[in-house]
Parts: sequence; C-alpha cells; structure tokens
Amino acid sequence: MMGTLQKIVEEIGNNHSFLLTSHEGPDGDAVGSTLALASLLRKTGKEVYVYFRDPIPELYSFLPGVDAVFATIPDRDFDVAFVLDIGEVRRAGEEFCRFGRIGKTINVDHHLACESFGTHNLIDPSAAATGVLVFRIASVLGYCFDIETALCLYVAIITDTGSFRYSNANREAFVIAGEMIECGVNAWDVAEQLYENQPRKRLELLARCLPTLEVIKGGMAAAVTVTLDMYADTGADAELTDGFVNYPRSIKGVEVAIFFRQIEERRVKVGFRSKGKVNVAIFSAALGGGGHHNAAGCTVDGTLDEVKAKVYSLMDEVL
Ligand SMILES: [Mn+2]
Repeated sequence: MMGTLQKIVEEIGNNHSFLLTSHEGPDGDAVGSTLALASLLRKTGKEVYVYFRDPIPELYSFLPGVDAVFATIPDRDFDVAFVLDIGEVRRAGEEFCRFGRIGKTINVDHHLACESFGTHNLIDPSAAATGVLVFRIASVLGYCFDIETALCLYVAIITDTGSFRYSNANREAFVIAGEMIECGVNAWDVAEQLYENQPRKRLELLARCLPTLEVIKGGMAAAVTVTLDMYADTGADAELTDGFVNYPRSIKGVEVAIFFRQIEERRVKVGFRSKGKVNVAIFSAALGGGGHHNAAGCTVDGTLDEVKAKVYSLMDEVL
C-alpha cells in the first residue's frame, strides 16, 4: 500500500495537468473526496479540471470548488486522470470512458471489489471513505490543510459513515475528522448544511413514501417505494429521496432494507441496505448491479409489481 501511495505522490510531483472525476449520481464522498483532491492539487500549483457526468446535488452546493465542476471534458491532453470512489470505471460515464487524451490513470477507491483499471490503483476497503485515501495522499505529500480542503474531506467522511454511525466509522475516520475540526471545520455548521436544510418538497415526498412500508420475510426485511406519481404530486425529484431507505432499516429486527424507486413506467431502481449480518451486494449482483456488503443497488426492468416479485423471490433463495 505504501508503495502505491509513494508512486502517486511522485506522479503528482512529476506532472502538471490533472483531470479529476468520480461516479454518476455523485454522493457526499464522491463530491467531497474529488473536490478535496482538486483543492489540494490547485494549492500545490497544479492545473486541475473536474468533470462529473451528473450534476452535483444541491445538498453539496456549499462545498468550496463546486463552481468549477464541469459536465463535459475539453478536447485536450491531460498528464494524469484521477478517478475516485468509483467501483467500476464505467460509472464515470461514457464520455470519460471514451476519452483517450490521458497520460496515466490513478484509481483511488475503497469499494470491496474495485477494478484495477488504473496505472496506479490505491484501493483499500478498510478506508471508511475515499476521502480517507485522499487524506493519506495529502499526508505523504506533507500537505498543510486549509479550511476549504478540510471541509470537503470532512463531508466525504461524515456522509460515507452515516455521521459516524456505520460499521466503517473506524478510528482513522474519527482521527481525520478531528484533524479537520482542528483546521477550522465547524461540525454543527456542516450538520446544519447537510441535515437541517431540506426543501419542504422532500418531506412531502417522504409523507407519501412512508405509507408504502412493507415488512416482509418474517420481519427480517422491510421496503418502501417511491413512484413516478409521487414526484408529479409533490414536484420533488429523485435527488430528494436520498436517505429514505434509512426508515425501513431503522425498524427493530430488520436486517435488510429495500428502497424501490420507479424511474420509468417499466424500470425501477432498487437500493439495498444491510445492518451488517446480510451481504446485500449478493442481491444487487444477481440483478446486474453493484455495491458493498452494507449498501448496494441495481436497476431492474419491469413494472413495480414485477420488480418487487423478482427481488422478493431472489431474497427467498438467498436468505
Ligand atoms: Mn465512498
């Protein structure tokens, strides 16, 4: 691991222009770790271009550097591409996958089964977030954290650990968060931005979602659903469903929570969350998706009823 870190730091020293990207449907770790690395590289005198296939969710618009994120890649050469928190490189989007004007690719990730597609691959599933790996790179560089970079890293860690509640919230995650506080990050300001700043539409959507609760498999699993009609009723969009799956998971005795989210009349996104005893990546993999032990997802064609029947019978086989 140290060898790879050292090589990455050498690549940073030896190169000038950097293209940074992360996965489609970016979450707090994707945005936070990428913007932290962008900030760090810029402050080290490098030229940085940040590309995301999908727009950055409004929730993260308070992060420094979010204004310099682009949805297309310019037709020019880059010395190095950093790909962060990706799992599979195709999740960066077609435009990035087709783009060839890159000298070297550096893959920085903490997904259990991340592909080794990079020239260098810094992959460590024991890291609570990809932000942790960016911190390790910064440490070897001897980088002195400013508040902007610290804020991005703190958000990467707090969001991927569920505010330090998930099983990945290890000592390293707390130590780095503590260092970021030392650098001037205010925990309450961040919590307020992330959790006390929701649009009213989100609660109106949640109010329609919660009555769909199904407790199944003898109380071991529970599901909630959001339909296209609910978006139409509330004016909310899919971005605002983030966190809904935590409600079925919060039930006593439930080990697996499922979130069914209709994306077309005959197409449904299925998100799985585990409390730890069940590896939900098995379910998503069987349905053509990906993810971790505790969080996984896939997209399944069919009506809501058809998709639910498929998922529930799969769970009968596995559980
Ligand atoms: Mn992550």
